[in-house]
Amino acid sequence: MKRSLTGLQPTNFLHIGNYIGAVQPAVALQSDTQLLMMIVDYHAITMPQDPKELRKNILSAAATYLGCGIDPAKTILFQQSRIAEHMELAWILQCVAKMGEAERMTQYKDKAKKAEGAKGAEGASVGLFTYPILMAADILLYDTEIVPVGEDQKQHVELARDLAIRFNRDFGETFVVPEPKIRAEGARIMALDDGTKKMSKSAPSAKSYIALTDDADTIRKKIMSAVTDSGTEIRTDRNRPAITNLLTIFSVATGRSIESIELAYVGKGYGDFKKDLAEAVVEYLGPIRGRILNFAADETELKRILAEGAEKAKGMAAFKMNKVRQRVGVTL
Ligand code: AQP
Repeated sequence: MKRSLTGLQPTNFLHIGNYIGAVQPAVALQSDTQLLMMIVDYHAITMPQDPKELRKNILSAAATYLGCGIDPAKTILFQQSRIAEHMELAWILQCVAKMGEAERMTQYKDKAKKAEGAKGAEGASVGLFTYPILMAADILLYDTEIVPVGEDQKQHVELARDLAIRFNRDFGETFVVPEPKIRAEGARIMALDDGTKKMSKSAPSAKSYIALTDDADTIRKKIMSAVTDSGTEIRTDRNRPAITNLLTIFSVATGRSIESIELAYVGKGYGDFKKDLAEAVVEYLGPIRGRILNFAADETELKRILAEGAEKAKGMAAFKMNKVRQRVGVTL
């Protein structure tokens, strides 16, 4: 069986963009690949986190994965920080990666702008800069072939590929070279309050995203207040990112093609469109929300599932690290 792996940061409640871009594709991979699903808590601390909130968010991420359909009988569901080999391999890969490569990562540039009182890169943590290399370690440690991610993470998976190829060339065949798996539609869901920015869990305004735990009324309110572009037509257009984004969400939530939705709203206004979109999203997320809340109510069970996942992941990671240490020349 091929191996696939994905991870999400427990930085807040997961949103519909995370679900469409990363979780749903991962759930679909469970039947024909060995999926590893991580809660990447050590990625989360690259930006300041309140420890109490982080702990809550880790458990809520576990409940969310399960509510979205991750099945612990098939999938190894675990917390990244439980497996010290991720950090060990990240160090070795930091010594393989080049400064220029790390500096080209666009997510680092974007997030550094938001760091520490907008001091830019000066105020960003060093961890934010090396984050993509830790992500490469997460992937390469498990001989991952497929990495289902949203569009924003494509560059990081490409870095993991480059590091695997370079390590294999310099130290001998060790790592599988992974492939990103990015869905054709919905790989980049944009913020509801700004069609030019991607939807983000850590956005300052909760109006910009639909959390998977939002109730029906909150979803309706957020969609009704979503920005739309100038003009009145309901159709996709590169220059009208907000309405294009709403059409994409409508299409993914209902399984209808964008063209058929555009056709259905010819001559109708944004109000009708948004009302129907809100109902479609409520229907799409409602059952997931119910399951998330059920799983979230049993902390003991969540911890048990995570501990079981960590034990399985640990065995795989330890095996790989033994080989890596030998290749690098530190095993005597
Ligand atoms: N807007 C999005 N549309 C589609 N996919 C998305 N992903 C994130 N945002 C969108 C995908 O979700 C996975 C989890 O990403 P992450 O938690 O590691 O961090 P991120 O990419 O930085 O996501 P957020 O939501 O923007 O979190 P914060 O605000 O904490 O930085 C990835 O596969 C990502 O592609």
